[in-house]
Amino acid sequence: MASLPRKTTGAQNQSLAQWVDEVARLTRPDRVHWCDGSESERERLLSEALASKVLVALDRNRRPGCYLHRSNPNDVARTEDATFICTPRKEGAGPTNNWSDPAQTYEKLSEWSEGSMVGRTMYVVPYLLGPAGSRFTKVGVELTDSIYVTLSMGVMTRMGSQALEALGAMGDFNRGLHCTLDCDPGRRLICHFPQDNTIWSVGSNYGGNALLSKKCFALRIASHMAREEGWMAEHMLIVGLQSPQGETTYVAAAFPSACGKTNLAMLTPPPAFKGWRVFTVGDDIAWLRIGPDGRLWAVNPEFGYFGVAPGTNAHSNPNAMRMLEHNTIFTNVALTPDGDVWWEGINTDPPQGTVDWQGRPWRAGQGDKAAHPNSRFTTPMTNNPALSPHADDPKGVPISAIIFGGRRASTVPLVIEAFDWSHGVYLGATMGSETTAAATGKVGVVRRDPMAMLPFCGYDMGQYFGHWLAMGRKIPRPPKIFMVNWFRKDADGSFLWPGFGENMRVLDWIIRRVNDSAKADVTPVGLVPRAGEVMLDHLDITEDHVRRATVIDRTEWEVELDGQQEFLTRLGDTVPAEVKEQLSRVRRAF
Ligand code: SAT
Ligand code: MN
Repeated sequence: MASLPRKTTGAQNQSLAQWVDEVARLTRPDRVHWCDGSESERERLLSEALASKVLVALDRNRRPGCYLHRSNPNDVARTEDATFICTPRKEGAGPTNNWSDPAQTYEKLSEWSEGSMVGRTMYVVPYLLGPAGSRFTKVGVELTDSIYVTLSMGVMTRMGSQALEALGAMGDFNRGLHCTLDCDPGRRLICHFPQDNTIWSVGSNYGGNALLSKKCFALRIASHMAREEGWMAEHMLIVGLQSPQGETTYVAAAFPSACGKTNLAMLTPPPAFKGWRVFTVGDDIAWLRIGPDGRLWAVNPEFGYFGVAPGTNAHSNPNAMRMLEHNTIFTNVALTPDGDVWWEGINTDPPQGTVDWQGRPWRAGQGDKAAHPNSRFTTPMTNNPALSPHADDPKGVPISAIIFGGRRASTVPLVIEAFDWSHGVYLGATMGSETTAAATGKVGVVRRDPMAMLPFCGYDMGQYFGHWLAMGRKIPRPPKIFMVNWFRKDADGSFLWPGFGENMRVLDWIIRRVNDSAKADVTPVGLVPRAGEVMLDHLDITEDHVRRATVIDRTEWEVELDGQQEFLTRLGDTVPAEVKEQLSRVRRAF
């Protein structure tokens, strides 16, 4: 194709224009569309997606502005075994990432992608990660042949002309190339080239594999940039907790999947917390930098939420239920005959005639799930009734506490406060979560997932811990670090803690610790709430439950510390001595 249609806005940046031409010469799309992010453009893309049956429109009265997308059944989740960090040397990726040689990988991807957009449109999707005009903010451009990906990027990021304006003539940007190919798992690769600020993903249209702004750029590439530039890119939600006196405390929290991260990001305080309000700044990713006042400040780089639908209901997450009433793209949920969506755990009865996530007739009680367990919603953050007024603030918000969490039936208390930053880094480095039956068939196996970053750190894990420690030495007024476990069980297998909105009670203790107004007891593993310090008003839970949920059992901890040690050994020589020393200190303290 000799000359390609192009809007002048894009051409202002020569290296962008050149790269778009280069990719178009390789992939040979029929058309190149530069996205401006306007409402009229979105309307046009939606009509096209409806016409080509990429989307199904939901009932206009029940779910105005909502659509259903059904993915290829082989393409419903991230594929970690197809995800690669392509640094010049293998050690750059560390022992926990797949690595492949950059030159060979570029060559293979070029071969696979050659002519792959013939008969299709290539969308040029410029976007910002972070609020416009913020020192946190970075520009990315994704080239994709998927209209579903283009529409989703328009929800998940600040997409369009504003990103090209921020880029200007000279600016640098993340290059993300996404080719659907034939969506064959045998030709699926998600490759990161941190040294080139480049991502190349082929063969999948699933969120984390194909919305390159998300895990690929905002975590894997950004974590690499953050280490070089002295900031942090973390897999954390950000919430503001406003007291009845109007004072807001911001916390950032990292959890592995299946621990209720989205619910915590959008928590509704229980009636006992009259006058309290909880505001969401971000639900998944935080970029953190030291502010002029010496505190750690955070922004949510994204603009939308890509959350799991099943289990979302009026009890677990009332704010999400309201947020999903309009202007949302659902993927792989069930469709009711009246044009509404349904999923397991929505807490309503599925109407007769509901079809499953693959569009097949479905009947309750026959074993198959109606919605895919990893079915998702894609919705702009502005839909969230609990959105923080600072969610788009270029300054970000000051973080007073960092919380790590996991799902543990025993051993780990409801909440622990770290003695200091270094101890907190050790807590994050050794955190783990137990597998649920749904995931593996084997219940109760602890999977270590440091800072919930194991699949998302773009470089060596041991060096990542080193970066955390280095940041701790640089932050004049660092946040306090905590670890929580909502999932501890009694001897009879019942949960000791009610969870969901009641987690506010633990957050309240955390806020009071930050303000030096709550008491704690010292244990070998950290500080735990003193008896009577977790507020239990209006709850049929006794002090004794809290005691059992926070007890430190020496026999359990011997097993735990062996597990931690084995894990750190597996990560290799780059694990800082300081982290290992924290573990030895806990051993000695018992
Ligand atoms: O698409 S995401 O990577 O954000 C969600 C997930 O699969 O973890
Ligand atoms: Mn996530």
